[in-house]
Amino acid sequence: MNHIAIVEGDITRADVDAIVNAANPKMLGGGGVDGAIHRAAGPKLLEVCRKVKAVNGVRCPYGEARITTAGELPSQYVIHAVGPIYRQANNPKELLESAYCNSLILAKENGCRSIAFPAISCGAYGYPLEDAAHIALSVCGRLEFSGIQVVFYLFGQKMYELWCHVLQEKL
Ligand code: AR6
Repeated sequence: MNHIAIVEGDITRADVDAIVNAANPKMLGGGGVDGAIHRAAGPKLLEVCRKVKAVNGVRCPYGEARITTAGELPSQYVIHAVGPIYRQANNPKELLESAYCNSLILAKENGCRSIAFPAISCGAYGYPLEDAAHIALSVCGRLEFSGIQVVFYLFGQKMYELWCHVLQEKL
């Protein structure tokens, strides 16, 4: 697990190859970390998101991920991952696992050596925080992803401490 780091702070500042956005299925921006990423990236990010193939307005179903260029962000790519809405999904755990897993697969396929994640589904989508930390750190800790440097950007001291605690438990 020594390829995983945890920091407290704003993910738009991350110096990595790919920044992961906690997006919604339409992939045209929103609140929370999605809003912050679109503000920092500027209108070019929305432009490339619009070009992603949509089926009935859905560009990225729950549990999946899509990759685009990153507008004005320092990273090369934004990976838009859509976690589950905790109270609406039948299988929130599987969907959260696959949102992380699909993001890491896309990063690998595109030659990324480093990736920054926010706490997907832990804001508006209401995932219980400790469960979400276990899932995120388990998926990123899989041997198949040990070649990618993973940095979690958490908002607030409480979230930061919780994720550090869960990571310690896994070591
Ligand atoms: N850097 C790092 N983490 C952040 C930042 C930031 N700049 N801003 C917020 N967070 P959320 P979700 C934290 O709600 O639950 C959007 O409207 C935040 O404190 O952004 O997956 C989308 O468009 C929380 O811990 O994402 C979707 O509609 C975590 O990021 C919906 O919200 C995720 O909170 C997705 O909901």
